[in-house]
Amino acid sequence: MTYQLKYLSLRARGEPVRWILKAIGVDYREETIDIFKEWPSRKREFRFGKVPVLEVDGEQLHQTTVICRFLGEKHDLVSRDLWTTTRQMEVVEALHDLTNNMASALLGRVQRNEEKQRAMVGLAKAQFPVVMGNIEGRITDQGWILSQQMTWVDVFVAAYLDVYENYFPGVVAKFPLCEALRGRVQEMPAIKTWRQERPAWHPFEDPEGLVSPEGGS
Ligand SMILES: N[C@@H](CCC(=O)N[C@@H](CS)C(=O)NCC(=O)O)C(=O)O
Repeated sequence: MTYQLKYLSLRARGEPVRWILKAIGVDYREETIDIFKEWPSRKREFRFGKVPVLEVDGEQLHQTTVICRFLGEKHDLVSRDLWTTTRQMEVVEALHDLTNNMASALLGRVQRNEEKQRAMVGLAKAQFPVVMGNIEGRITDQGWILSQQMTWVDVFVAAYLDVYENYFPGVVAKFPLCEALRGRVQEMPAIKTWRQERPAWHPFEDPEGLVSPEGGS
């Protein structure tokens, strides 16, 4: 099977897919598309007009969580118990929901709409610890989410925590099991190398200068 990831020049929804591809150790290519300069003219190439897209043997697969779950299932980085995977998906979707608020906040910054930016950061900031508490409560004594072994869900969560701790500094550290899980995933050689080599934040998503819901930045 050949894999090509197509995503914007952002971390955002790209990071969980990249981290899972690296954790399973398959060869893949990635094409990044600049959100400002290239995306408007390229949007029509994608069946749903959205990315990330994983091309699997040349066929487009959309939706971040669908892509991640497919990779986990295909490459045996998954629980084989239906109820376990279902409860894992609950936290995956809850964490992923925050990306919608953050995307609106970042768009608000580009539009110089401070009210929108503040409101959306506020929603994500209020919900983030709620989601974290639920993940923390599902980490087993082996350190993985509802599992004795690492699954793609752990990698997905770790990738988002790596992004979100920059938007909400100090929150991840309040959940020690989540913090430890993130640390273990981050230390996997391929992911460690990627974190050292990946591009700096694109200005669109740079946490620096994002307003705080309480006022100021
Ligand atoms: N539910 C989809 C949402 C995809 C999505 O909204 N992607 C954004 C980038 S993170 C996008 O393609 N934006 C460009 C546009 O809507 O034109 C997923 O999780 O993959």
